[in-house]
Amino acid sequence: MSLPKRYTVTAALIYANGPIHVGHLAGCYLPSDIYVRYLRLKGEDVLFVSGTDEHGVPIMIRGFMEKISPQEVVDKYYAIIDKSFKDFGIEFDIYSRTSKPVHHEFSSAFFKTLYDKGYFHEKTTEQNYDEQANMFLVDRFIVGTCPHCANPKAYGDQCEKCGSDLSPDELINPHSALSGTAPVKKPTNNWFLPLDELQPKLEAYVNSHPEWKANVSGQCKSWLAQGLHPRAMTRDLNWGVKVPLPDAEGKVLYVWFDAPIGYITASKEWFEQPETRKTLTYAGAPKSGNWETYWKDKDSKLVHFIGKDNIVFHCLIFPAMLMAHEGYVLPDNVPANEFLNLEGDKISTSRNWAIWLHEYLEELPGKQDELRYVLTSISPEAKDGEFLWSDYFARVNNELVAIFSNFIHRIMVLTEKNYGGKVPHADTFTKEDLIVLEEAAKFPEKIGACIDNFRFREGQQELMNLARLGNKYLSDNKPWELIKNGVQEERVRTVLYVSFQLAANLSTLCMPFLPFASQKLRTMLNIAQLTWDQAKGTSNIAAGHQLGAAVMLFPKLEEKVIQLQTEKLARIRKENEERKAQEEAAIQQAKKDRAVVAAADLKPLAEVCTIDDFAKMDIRVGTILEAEKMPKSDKLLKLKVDIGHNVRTILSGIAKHYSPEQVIGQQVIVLVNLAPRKMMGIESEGMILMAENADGELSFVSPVKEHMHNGGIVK
Ligand code: B3M
Ligand code: ZN
Repeated sequence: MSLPKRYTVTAALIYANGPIHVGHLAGCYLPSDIYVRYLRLKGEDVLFVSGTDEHGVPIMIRGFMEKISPQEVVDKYYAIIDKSFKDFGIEFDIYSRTSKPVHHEFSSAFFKTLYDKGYFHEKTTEQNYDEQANMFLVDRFIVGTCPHCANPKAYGDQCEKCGSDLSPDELINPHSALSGTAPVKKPTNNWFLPLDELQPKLEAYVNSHPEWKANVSGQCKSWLAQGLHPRAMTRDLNWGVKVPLPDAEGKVLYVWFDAPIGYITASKEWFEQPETRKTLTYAGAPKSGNWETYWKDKDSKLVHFIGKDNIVFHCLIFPAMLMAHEGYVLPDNVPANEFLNLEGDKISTSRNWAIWLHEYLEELPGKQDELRYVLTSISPEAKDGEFLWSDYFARVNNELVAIFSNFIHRIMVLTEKNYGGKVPHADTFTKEDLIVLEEAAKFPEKIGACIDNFRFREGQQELMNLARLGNKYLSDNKPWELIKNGVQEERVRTVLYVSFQLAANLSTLCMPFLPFASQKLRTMLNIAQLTWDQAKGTSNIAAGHQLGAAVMLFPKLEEKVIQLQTEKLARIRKENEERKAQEEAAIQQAKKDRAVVAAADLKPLAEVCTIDDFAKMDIRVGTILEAEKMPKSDKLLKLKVDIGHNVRTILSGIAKHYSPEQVIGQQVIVLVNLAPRKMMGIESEGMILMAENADGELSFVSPVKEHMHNGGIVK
């Protein structure tokens, strides 16, 4: 791409099913806000859109849990989320919602275009149906007992107790969470996007972006290597954008079909419904053209900020949709972040293990920039990051307070006291002064290069290096001592003058990262926002300029504030542990109960077979030599088994019961003359015999005497 004429920047449309926490902020909102602020300071034409994703199962589940309608769920959380962004200075041009009629219309027309072009394949599949509630059930709405850990409250997609991925068919005693009745299978039609057919174009597209972050292109390439499959773009649900086709009663668009189109709808709204626009607190270049200019002109650069769990949707599925539709630019970059952990554990909404933005502000009012600063310092750009309150405390006090704030405070106070709050005029610049000014002039470019390449952590470090340069310059020259001693007063004036030039530049260069401090500093300095390129200047504040009143840019944090936070987390951790122990006890009891039931519950014996039937089976002793997990399967292990005559490749459905390390070296009993069967592209040449109990637990059947030789007959 030649130099872009404009930027279309998006930040993920978060599900409106809960408030937002530090993980969300660090994941994509803070980086995108920094990026956009920087671009605007550079004078670039930017459209920055986001909003809430208000469809999909997560919204329905939340409504189900809170006993309110999906509409009530999204109304409640849209307001909370929108406010949190505003409070933390995340300044979108528009913060829209996918439940708006304009989005329903637009995404449904998009679907219709693909349909009319003949892109979709219609396919019938069997889905679980609740006959009492008269609706199809998503896996999450089916509950039952986990076959692995006996948790009686496992969901049809996952057991939250033991973490196993499940399918509803694996649950013991599955029943609908809505009516309590057992689900039945019912055929239904849906429309599939043939991602497999689009694979060559998608491959070429991904390969044309070698500049993408390693974590992003890595994930894309792994999906492509495994081969893309057709994916259903409609669902049997009653919450979402209605499928605009006859005979599609009770069906809505797949949430991942309509959600990314939400970026386009939001852009369209900004242009066509000016009342939806947010008022920015800072100046930016005017926008050009109309919404189509930002989405269809080849000189528009489309950048999606997201978290790592959304990579496939933004790098493969959405581009596939855009390619199929034609006329749109494709995402130019998708700088996805990894995840942020909190005090050693994964952030979890259900366990309340998070720092919620609205709670943070109640407990640490006015400290938005402190949080922004720390989150950018630990931004999970290449690997998962870790938020620790002790680290927050150290970074705020040792960096923001001791370096940045201290530098500003010293020059403000000295000038207030000795020069009536007016910037003193410089005398002769020494070589050292000139070097400092020259060094300082390099920072807009240094910081900019980092931001251009989505290295926000490093960019912020560079910003602090400019503050460090100022602080060191002061410490080397000690103007407060010179003035006390009454000698070299002209030196004091020059040092202050030079320092104020750095301060002026800092006030703009810090704006993308620390917008509140930037405003505070500009009020103190009594200057307007500079442009990014002006912020290298050596005379941005003139001698004689009247400064505002000196206040602390960043007040020192008291230890007890942090102590309160760590105590709060310790309380939550304790509550979680207690709950876990109670659940564990209940599960143990349930296991015991099941064991008793199991005896009475034995499967009936099979019908009689003859010795000839049995003799057909060639069963041998073998030893597992190698074992590995099958990619994309949570059930299968791929084994190499020595059966004496040769070494066989056998796919065995034991991955949930044994790890590869556990089975290597294990002697097993193998049915060796079973007709070979291809699974997931690999031919399985035999079957390992296993014993199963009533809970579905599997165990190897193996010779009791050790060292039976491989190939020994079992009879
Ligand atoms: N709503 C997932 C999430 O909230 C999804 C993102 C959509 S972006 C178009 O993490
Ligand atoms: Zn489980």
